[in-house]
Amino acid sequence: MKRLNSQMQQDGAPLELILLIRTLLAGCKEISFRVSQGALAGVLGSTLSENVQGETQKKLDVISNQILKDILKESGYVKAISSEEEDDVVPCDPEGKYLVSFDPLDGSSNTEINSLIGTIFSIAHAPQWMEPNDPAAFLQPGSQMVAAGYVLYGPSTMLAMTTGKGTHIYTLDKTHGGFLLTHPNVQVPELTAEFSINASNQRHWEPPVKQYISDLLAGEEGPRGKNYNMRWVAAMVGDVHRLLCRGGIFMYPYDKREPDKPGKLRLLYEANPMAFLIEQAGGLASTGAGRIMEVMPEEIHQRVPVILGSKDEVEACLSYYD
Ligand code: AFP
Repeated sequence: MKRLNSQMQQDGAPLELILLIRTLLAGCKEISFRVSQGALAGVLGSTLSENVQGETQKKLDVISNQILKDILKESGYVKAISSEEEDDVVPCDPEGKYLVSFDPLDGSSNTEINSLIGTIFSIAHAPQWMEPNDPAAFLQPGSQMVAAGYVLYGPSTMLAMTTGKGTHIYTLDKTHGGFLLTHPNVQVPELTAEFSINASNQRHWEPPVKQYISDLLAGEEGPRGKNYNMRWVAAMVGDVHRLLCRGGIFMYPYDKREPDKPGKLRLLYEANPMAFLIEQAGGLASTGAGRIMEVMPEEIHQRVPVILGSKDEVEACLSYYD
């Protein structure tokens, strides 16, 4: 089976980007090990602190963030980091060529139930003019990303990644510690009958989303003329992995719970990297008003509504917004 390195070379990734990704993944392998130790290593449960989003941090959020931060800061490839678990940009090497944004442990509430969690990352060029502690450099649309991906800590540890030449999925071979290409050039299946949304928020949704979901629920007798199934992992990594494997639609739309917040998911380290993976696999990723990867960020922890997955199903959903 092909190794990660040769696939990245074949896709034309520059050497320094390859080395940066390998460094980042070394951190993810350590997270994978820590996660698998669970209660044996005393890493489950919450800390007493909150992150900038006002969410209580799990111990594994803090550990994973520290692992990635330490390894990337030392690497020499990274000028600055933005993370879900850091209030501000973390300055790294002034000579570093790249900016890395990450959610160190997406879906961390799933650690309590030994369910799916993962690390999501995106990589962009660091502008030459930037000072390493300048958040303005991160305010680039997702279309500027040079690589993005996630590592899913499930029954197998898997990496889905794109450097702009298709989306490939790799599986960590724990016998020798390398990621092997198990699913080259994945395509989001077009035929789908699965949707993914937190239905407990239904009363807060806007009319187009209410109508779209109600039509899916109407099944064969409804306007869509077929029966749908629903899945919700409560970790975007798990839901997006399912989309890449067997299609469907995932939505975290705008809702009226906190009217001043445009959604729950964060643009830089959740929506953008997932949009890049999905688009490179032939799917679509939208906010409901336009392409996610064209949103111009105004701040590093910006939130956006997210609708992504199989092309036809996302288009069907977007038609309700018209
Ligand atoms: P955490 O990383 O704080 O657990 O949040 C996960 C997440 O950002 C995303 O991965 C899920 O799709 C979504 O939140 C789940 O949200 P609900 O709490 O509405 O299920």
